[in-house]
Amino acid sequence: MTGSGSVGGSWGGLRKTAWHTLVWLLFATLGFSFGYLVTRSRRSGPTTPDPIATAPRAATTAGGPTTVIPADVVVPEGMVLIPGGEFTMGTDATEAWEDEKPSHPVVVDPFLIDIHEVTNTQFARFIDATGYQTTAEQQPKVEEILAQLPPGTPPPDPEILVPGSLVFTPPEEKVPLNDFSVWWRWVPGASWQHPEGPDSNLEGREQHPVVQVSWDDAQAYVQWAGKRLPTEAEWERAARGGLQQQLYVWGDAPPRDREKTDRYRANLWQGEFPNRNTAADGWPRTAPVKSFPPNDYGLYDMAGNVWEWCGDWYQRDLYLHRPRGSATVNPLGPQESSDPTRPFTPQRSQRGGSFLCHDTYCSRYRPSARHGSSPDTGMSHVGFRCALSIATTPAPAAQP
Ligand SMILES: [Ca+2]
Ligand SMILES: [Ca+2]
Repeated sequence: MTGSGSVGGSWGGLRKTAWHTLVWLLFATLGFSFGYLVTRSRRSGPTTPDPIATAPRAATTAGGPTTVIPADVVVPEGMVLIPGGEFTMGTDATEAWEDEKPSHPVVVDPFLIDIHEVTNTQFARFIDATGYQTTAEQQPKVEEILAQLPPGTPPPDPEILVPGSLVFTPPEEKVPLNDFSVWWRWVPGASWQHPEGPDSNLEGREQHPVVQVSWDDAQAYVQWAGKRLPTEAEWERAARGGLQQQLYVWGDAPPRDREKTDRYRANLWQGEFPNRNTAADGWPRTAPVKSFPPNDYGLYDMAGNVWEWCGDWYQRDLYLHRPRGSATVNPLGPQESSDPTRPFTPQRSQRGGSFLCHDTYCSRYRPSARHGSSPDTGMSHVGFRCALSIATTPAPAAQP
């Protein structure tokens, strides 16, 4: 199933197809987002957020790392101030994927960021206050799906189009790692309140990060909170915690502390992915925020637990277009997404990896690691955290 022709016939056969296969077909074969709101999200909001264009420009020193900490900044509860300045974004490390290369200098202004991922309790307050309905809770619309499929594609049977989301469902045996549809399953009724489906709930998970939220949902939350999503550059600046080109957010040491072998530095996967999860770190799925040590900026779970949406469009070869001899200042990401492996799917960036990360499959809990996903997609290992620009106070008018 590597070409769109395999789906081009009718939807009749798909009615008998397992949901995860249907999703895989839509997702991987057609390059089609298995939600349907891409068109709507493109129509309803700016394609490239411009949240920090007017932020104060930090003074920097050319040629090396700098740190700029503005005075008199009021830091809201639950956030920390990340100093502005220049840092090396991306990496040339052998562990890196191509979209992390090459490393290059970037300058960001000082900004604020949440110390932890948005929790279920926090997200519930937003829902209570607004009545917002997340993407996963909405009924798919046939006309919007057809608008993104090749002309002439017969309409899907409405009975297969029900609200739901993608849930990690481990196979019982070892499987090849080149087909993620084996361990991702479309589950009708899965949503932020029912992360693994209708039979699951949030009891005991009040302080876990919210999951099953699309980029559109995250945008709605941050706007309600008077905040915004971080840019990729800000997220990486924050994740590195002031360290320069270290492999992980805590340094170069491996995730498992050799001095204390029962101690792990992040909520990742132990065992054999994706069929055997020993949860040696204590958590087979999400963990309560702040369960693992923070980085040097006081930020929790910048590696693992859940992936975190950023504001930027995802462009796979983005760094190839950036200068290496001079710093890119406050990058907001590309104007539109670009990924040859998913040519028909607009994607927003995610950072930080998740509880599913295992070095045999995905070491993307490193601070330079990147990932793209369609903005209408929620999954059981994706959440977000908020950022905030530093308010500028206009200079007082001259007294007469
Ligand atoms: Ca774990
Ligand atoms: Ca995280």
